[in-house]
Amino acid sequence: MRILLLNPPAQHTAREYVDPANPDDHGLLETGDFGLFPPLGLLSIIASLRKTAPGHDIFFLDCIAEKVGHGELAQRVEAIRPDLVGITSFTVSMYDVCLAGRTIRERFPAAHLCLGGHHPIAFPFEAARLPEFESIVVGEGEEAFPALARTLAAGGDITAIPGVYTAESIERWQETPLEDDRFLTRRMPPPAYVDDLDRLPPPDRSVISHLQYRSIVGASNRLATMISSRGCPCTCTFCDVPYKMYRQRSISAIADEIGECLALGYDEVHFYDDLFNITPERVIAFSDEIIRRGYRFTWDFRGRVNTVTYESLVRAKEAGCRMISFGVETGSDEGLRLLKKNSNIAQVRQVFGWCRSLGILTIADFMIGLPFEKSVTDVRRNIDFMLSIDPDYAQVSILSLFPHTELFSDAARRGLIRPERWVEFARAPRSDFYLDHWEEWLSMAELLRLQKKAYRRFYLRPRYIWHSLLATCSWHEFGAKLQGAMKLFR
Ligand code: B12
Ligand code: SF4
Repeated sequence: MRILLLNPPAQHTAREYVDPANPDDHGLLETGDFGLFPPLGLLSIIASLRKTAPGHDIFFLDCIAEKVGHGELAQRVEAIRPDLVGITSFTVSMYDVCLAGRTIRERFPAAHLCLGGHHPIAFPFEAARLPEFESIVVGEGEEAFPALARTLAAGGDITAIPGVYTAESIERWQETPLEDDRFLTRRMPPPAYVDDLDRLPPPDRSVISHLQYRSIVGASNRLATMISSRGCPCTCTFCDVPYKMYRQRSISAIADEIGECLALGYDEVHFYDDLFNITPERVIAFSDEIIRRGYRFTWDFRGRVNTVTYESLVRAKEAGCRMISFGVETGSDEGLRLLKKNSNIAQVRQVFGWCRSLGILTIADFMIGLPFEKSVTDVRRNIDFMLSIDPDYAQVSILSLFPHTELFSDAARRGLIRPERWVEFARAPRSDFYLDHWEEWLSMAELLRLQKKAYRRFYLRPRYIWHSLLATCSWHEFGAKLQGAMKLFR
């Protein structure tokens, strides 16, 4: 079979918000805003396909990295002539995903189209019934998709494969009627999970060797992304982690993959784990292994402050850790308690201080528009705290309410949002869909004004500009900072 793994174009991603004060500004969620990142899930599936379903011709197309729009997609697919197409998805990208599905269907009516990724995990029932696809995979694709390819090639029953569903086969998983699940708590048929992540081959990076991915906070243009664990056991009220079942890869398997990346010429690794530093001991064990193997590269990860120890930072720094992105979220103990972050502001201060003293760069992720920020003064206090911990970069997001999160349900219960809107969108994706926010106390227009003000307060401090320029190590980094500054001014 000829199998295409597709990251579809991103031309109609959902809007971040609708600002009534400025209808032309709708904050389209642009993937390129943070950089350009390889679709790791697809690369991992390709590696597993080669290993467990050999004998097929495999094609990969990342429309975002290759700047392929819907028009050009038709020509590219015509050259490939696929029998089986696996398409990845985010919920916010579903309009593009369906458009791509229709484009392929028109040219190749007999091709089997399978939808995977984050959307079928979030909305399995609605996804399975979309007319554009023959099947969906709910969960992880490394075992399910090769099994789908093998079964289709042999003419077998695809609905017997764990995690694979069709519009008919998903019915027996008795969806809770919407009336009984107005707040979109998790409804899910049994997903495909890989119990032992070490069994998986590393993502196939050979298919992206002609593409250049980048991060606006990266240090080099040879950047690899990697996952050392999947899932997160924490229960922050705003977050919908796709896998609650937390699984780790062994330290030696991660180090082996890093070795491969270094051999391919990568010199920087971004860990995409939801929670890399689950324990300080694991960070130390990883760092020691990197030092023992003598690998020289820089790396960064996304983590929490409450599992950081000074010793784990010292070892991480010795092993090349350049930067850590901490989800701080807000600047008061009461706020952190309400978000169920299981951390406190004393820990935040201490960890940012440690990182500064060790020369590890920090990104502080904050949110505004939180349910307990009832006034402009509350938001200002939050931002005051952000400035006081003096991170190297700050990200101030306006809280978006995603289905299957506690805050989404709270907002729905209080009548602040209409959850049915998401179900309607999942049933028939539209290009004018926009995200929900907590606008009980502050309007979107006001939150946008406060967000801009927060960025200006942070990035336009003369001391900050001067220090950033002094600390800029490469032209790449300088360019990235300049790009960030331009966005800010716009
Ligand atoms: C890296 C990342 C990004 C990168 C994207 C990089 C990329 N090219 O993938 C950037 C920074 C751009 C990004 C942006 C956003 N992101 Co993001 N992101 C992630 C993150 C942290 C890691 C993704 C990853 O690489 N995982 C590792 C790989 C191995 O796993 P995977 O992607 O899940 O793939 C597996 C399965 O999904 C499945 N699969 C995937 N594709 C396919 C295809 C087929 C055919 C099959 C069979 C299976 C399959 O099999 C794969 C292997 O097991 C996840 C959280 C997470 N831990 O997954 C959030 C996550 C995917 N993001 C999320 C969100 C909400 C966003 C934003 C909307 C945030 C915002 N408000 O701006 C934007 C939207 C971007 C856009 N315009 O479309 C949500 C998605 C929820 C949803 N229902 O769609 C997640 C799950 C975070 C969360 N907890 O809420 N993100
Ligand atoms: S915000 Fe981070 S720590 Fe909290 S549940 Fe989500 S992934 Fe886990």
